[in-house]
Amino acid sequence: MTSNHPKNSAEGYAERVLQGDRRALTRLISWAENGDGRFPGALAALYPSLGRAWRVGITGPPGAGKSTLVNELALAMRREDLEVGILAVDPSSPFTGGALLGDRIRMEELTGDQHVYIRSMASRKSHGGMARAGVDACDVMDAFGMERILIETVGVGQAEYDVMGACDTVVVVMCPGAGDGVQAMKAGILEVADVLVVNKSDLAGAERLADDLSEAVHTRAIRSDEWSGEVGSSWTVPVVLASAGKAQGVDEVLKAITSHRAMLDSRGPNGLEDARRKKRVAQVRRVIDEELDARVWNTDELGARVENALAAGSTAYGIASEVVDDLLRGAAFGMRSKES
Ligand SMILES: Nc1nc2c(ncn2[C@@H]2O[C@H](COP(=O)(O)OP(=O)(O)OP(=O)(O)O)[C@@H](O)[C@H]2O)c(=O)[nH]1
Ligand SMILES: [Mg+2]
Repeated sequence: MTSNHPKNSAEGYAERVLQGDRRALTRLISWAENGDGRFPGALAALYPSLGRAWRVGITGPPGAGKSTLVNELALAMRREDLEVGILAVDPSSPFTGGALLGDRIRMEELTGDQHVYIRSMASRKSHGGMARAGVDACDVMDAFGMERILIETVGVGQAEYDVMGACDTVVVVMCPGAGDGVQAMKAGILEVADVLVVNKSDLAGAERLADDLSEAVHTRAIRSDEWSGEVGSSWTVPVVLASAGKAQGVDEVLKAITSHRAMLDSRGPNGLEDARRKKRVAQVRRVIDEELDARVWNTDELGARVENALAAGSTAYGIASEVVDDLLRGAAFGMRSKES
């Protein structure tokens, strides 16, 4: 296939991604990660090819066994001959030391597989950029042809929750011991779960935790039915016992993910498409926030105005609302439009 675009242009890289060039895939994800100005052009060229991948978020407290489960899920998906992308967002375990994907031997089984692409992404210096970059990375993998994308985050901060919010199915992994389910519920982790996995079922306390979670899920399902007025229509989050470390219960986790997908598909245009549109809106909002932030503060003029207003005795709220009003009226504060 001959290209109409220079090889190293944004469009050229996009074309190569669509042709299955893994180096181009890696490059574009780096652009997304670094907020490179060439990324939007590349993504625009990829946009028509998005939507095939099923995005599965895996989150939960540190050490619950997320990476081990991601590992096993990826192997199970490979047995179904699916192309699998893996994104570890801000992994607490470094690449070196072999702990990124749990067990080293199993990890090597994946890294040697041409149908698996593994990428880890560090949180960026600029706040809030991680969720945007994580979704961008998934978009690139989707366009590349990944049929399943597994995204691991440690379920703690807003950015991690935002990444999960962009997934089609969210799996929350917990395990017996430190913190347990009560803590998880307090942390609001249940709210993002489509599937709950109690991992380390080989350890004491796993079944009790699963029972507790089932009970909590049941209570919540009834409540949301009452609120929405659609009794019986909501998804009841399944609680699955597994031992990823012993490769047990992984098929059940996969089945729960598949059921969740089938449920969304069965809702027709109001299901998957609707859900994805809402997620896309959230991504646009993140991009707007990031761009506003960069463009508003990329000048000394506004900073000087704030300092002067403070010196004159204005409050933070007063200054902020004046500045926002002025911005919305079109004041530029020395900012330049992106094109100039
Ligand atoms: N007993 C038992 N241990 C497990 C199981 N699954 C994983 N582990 C162990 O739990 C530890 C943490 O596993 P990881 O997969 O790295 O957990 P993680 O949630 O990805 O951890 P972070 O990314 O660091 O938050 C490792 O020592 C695993 O070997 C299991 O089913 N049973
Ligand atoms: Mg991990």
